[in-house]
Amino acid sequence: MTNVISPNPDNTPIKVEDDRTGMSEETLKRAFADQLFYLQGKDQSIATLNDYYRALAYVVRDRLLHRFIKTIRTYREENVKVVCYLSAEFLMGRHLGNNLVNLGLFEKIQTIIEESGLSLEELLEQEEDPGLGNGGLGRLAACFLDSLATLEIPAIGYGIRYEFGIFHQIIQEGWQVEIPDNWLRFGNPWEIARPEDTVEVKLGGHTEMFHDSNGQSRWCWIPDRTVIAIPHDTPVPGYQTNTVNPLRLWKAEASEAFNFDAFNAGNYDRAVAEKINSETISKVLYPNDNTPQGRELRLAQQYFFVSASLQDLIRLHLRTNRSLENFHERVAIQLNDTHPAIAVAELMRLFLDEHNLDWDTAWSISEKTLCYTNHTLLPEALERWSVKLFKRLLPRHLELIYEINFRFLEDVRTWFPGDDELAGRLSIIEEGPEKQVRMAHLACVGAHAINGVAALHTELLKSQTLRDFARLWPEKFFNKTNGVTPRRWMLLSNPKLSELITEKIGDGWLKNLDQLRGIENCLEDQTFRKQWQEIKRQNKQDLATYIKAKRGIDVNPDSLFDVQVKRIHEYKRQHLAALHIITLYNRIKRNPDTDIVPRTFIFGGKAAPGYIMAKLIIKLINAVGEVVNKDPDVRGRLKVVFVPNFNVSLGERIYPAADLSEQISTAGKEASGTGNMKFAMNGALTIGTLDGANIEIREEAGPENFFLFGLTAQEVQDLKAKGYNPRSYYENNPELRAAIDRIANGDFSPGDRDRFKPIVDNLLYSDPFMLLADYQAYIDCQQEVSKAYRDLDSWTRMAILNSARMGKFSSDRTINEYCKEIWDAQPVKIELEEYSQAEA
Ligand code: T68
Repeated sequence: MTNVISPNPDNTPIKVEDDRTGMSEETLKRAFADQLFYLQGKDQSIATLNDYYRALAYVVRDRLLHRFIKTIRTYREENVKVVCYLSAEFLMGRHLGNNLVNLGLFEKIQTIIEESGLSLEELLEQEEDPGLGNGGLGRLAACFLDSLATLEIPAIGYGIRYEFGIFHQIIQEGWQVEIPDNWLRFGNPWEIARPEDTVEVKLGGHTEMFHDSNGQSRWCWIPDRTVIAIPHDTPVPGYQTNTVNPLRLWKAEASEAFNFDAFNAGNYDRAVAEKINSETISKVLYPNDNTPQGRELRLAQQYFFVSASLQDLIRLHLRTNRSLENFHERVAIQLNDTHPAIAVAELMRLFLDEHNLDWDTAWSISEKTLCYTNHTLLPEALERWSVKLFKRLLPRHLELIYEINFRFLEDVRTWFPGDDELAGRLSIIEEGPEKQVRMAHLACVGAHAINGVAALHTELLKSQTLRDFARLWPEKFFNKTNGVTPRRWMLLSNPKLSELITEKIGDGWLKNLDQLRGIENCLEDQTFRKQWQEIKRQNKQDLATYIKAKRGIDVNPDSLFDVQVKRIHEYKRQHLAALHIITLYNRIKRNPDTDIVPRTFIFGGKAAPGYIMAKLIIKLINAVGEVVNKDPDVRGRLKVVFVPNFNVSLGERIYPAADLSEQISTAGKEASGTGNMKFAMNGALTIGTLDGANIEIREEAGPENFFLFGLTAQEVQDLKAKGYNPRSYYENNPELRAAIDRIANGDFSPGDRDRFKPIVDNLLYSDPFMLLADYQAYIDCQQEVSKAYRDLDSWTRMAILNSARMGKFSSDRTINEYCKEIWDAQPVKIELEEYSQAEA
């Protein structure tokens, strides 16, 4: 075909910067205008902000795609080992800003956009924040994908493409109200549907015995329902690398749009109902964190994405390998908590029933492939499914689980003869009035590596929650302290601080966060400290502007910003912070001239819709704010703000603006925490208990740069064993009593004195999370915080040291450890040939 644009009679390759790959300013400008015109069907005279956002998103997506395609091709051609991260949740946050950062295009695009009279910030705000997760666990998965691509590790994330993500939270009269999150309404420029890679997932039915061609009797599964899983891929680029890994999310559809038999028989509604039923599977994310809901649909979701992903992996493997015998040498599968733990049974089913491996071979490959991360010690958070439900939904898997359990317990009995209690404790099946499948036990038996997410958490797993397994297989247990990506959580969200740091130590820290230590050399530089302080002050001012716009509350950017943002949960003790506020308020009421450091208390976080106590805690915080913010005696020295709808993008505004990070969970309850890391990196000081990763943050920052209070995990247990009596704390501590009484007397609930009675009674008569035992230590420690804040220069020194010493908490470090110690995965370079129009 003749090339009419550029006649080329010699057929020599010509290099023209392609509009879809070129990175020069000229090309980017042209591409932007082109996308606006041809994709959005608009020109500048009628384009909306959203049109501009979409045009820009496609410009960026084009630049990801050829890297993406080359990445996948390289993996296949080199037959590399791939890490597969199976997670029911990926809390990715907005893509555009992050992709610009990782492609190194942020500044260039900013200039182009501003030259067109637009603001990049405004365009970035147009993107829906994809909320396909609840909190820490889902966000960890997203940080891991960023680090995997940055470290050039072949990897794929597998999950569910929920049509509705985590609900949108609004606050009405102080109460949380949930609004459905219809995030796909206007389409999603970041995903690419791959209908050609569709797989079928079966459900229900029964099993039957049959004789195979060798005369052997085998069980087979006769399912009664088929759902189609359609993959949607989102490219995940590394920072300053050519690697772009896939995040593959599955959408559920009916196997045929209509059941034609029913349709032809005039049963139109049944035909449609079946379609709706199948699509329900990927309809909505369950909004519970740390409390599983034993609903059939949830198990169906788990099985749906696990089965689709494993089938996909086996298909990909067999494209480049002759058999499944080396599957574990090409694939490492990480189970993000027990949500995908059904993989243990499904991989066995696929190996045995679909690929005809024998049991021992199948088991050995499966075990070498699978790894399991635990994220919680709360016993009520460990997933259990009733055997009855399992049998109805996954009868073949239940049989396999019984077989796995039988073989496992036989081993246990040979290793520990006569110890029936041990066998009962270890069993995958929990006996009792209703038999249950313990998913954590299934994961422990089926995986070759089990890890906790912070040092203390792993120790407690080994000594308590999974003690018997740790005795059996000490070599299976690992600690992998969590981390977060500095690209999103510093460079993108705190550009001013990042620029200052880069000015001092160069930009190597973004790929090797240990280099942050270099800024310690600037500690004695007064100008540097002033610049640091000024940036914090600007970030606080920006947040203050946002708060004014959203909640109509004036906050003083020179006050201490005291921040607690995370899911609302009793173990995280947002109500302990509320008791502190009420205590300060009482002091002011007793003596309006009391000398007090001005503070703004900022809260954010969602409560699971069915978690009544958590919702009441939100109401309490807002009610305290109503009283405190308006009381003239307070003279604006205390402000309480609940910022609605805390999510990834709100986190990006809040972490950089915090002075004080509240990490006050009951010791032994928070597995790790990751918000604690984001705060500290951005120069907030932590007030915290010896829980989760706080311990390691304090170790790194130095105890003199951390506000520690409260019982240790051991002390919590000892006190509980001895008999904990919260009332005695109330009776013996006048300030505590005054604070609780103010709630109980209805001071924060005019017209409904008993509104907060459930909180008061819970604290006085049971207090499972020991707020009252830690109250005085917390108040005293907060006093130290206030004292320290009076000397802003010395506070700034501590802030700088915190930031400088957070290198350990880069998710790059975490991922490197997984690669070396658990996955045996190596980086693979992606070489990018220059694209030219002639080749294309
Ligand atoms: C969190 N867990 C831990 N769970 O609470 C936190 N659970 O300490 C840790 O830092 C983080 O995981 C990462 O390791 C969760 O976020 C959930 O969100 C969840 C969701 C569904 C069901 C159970």
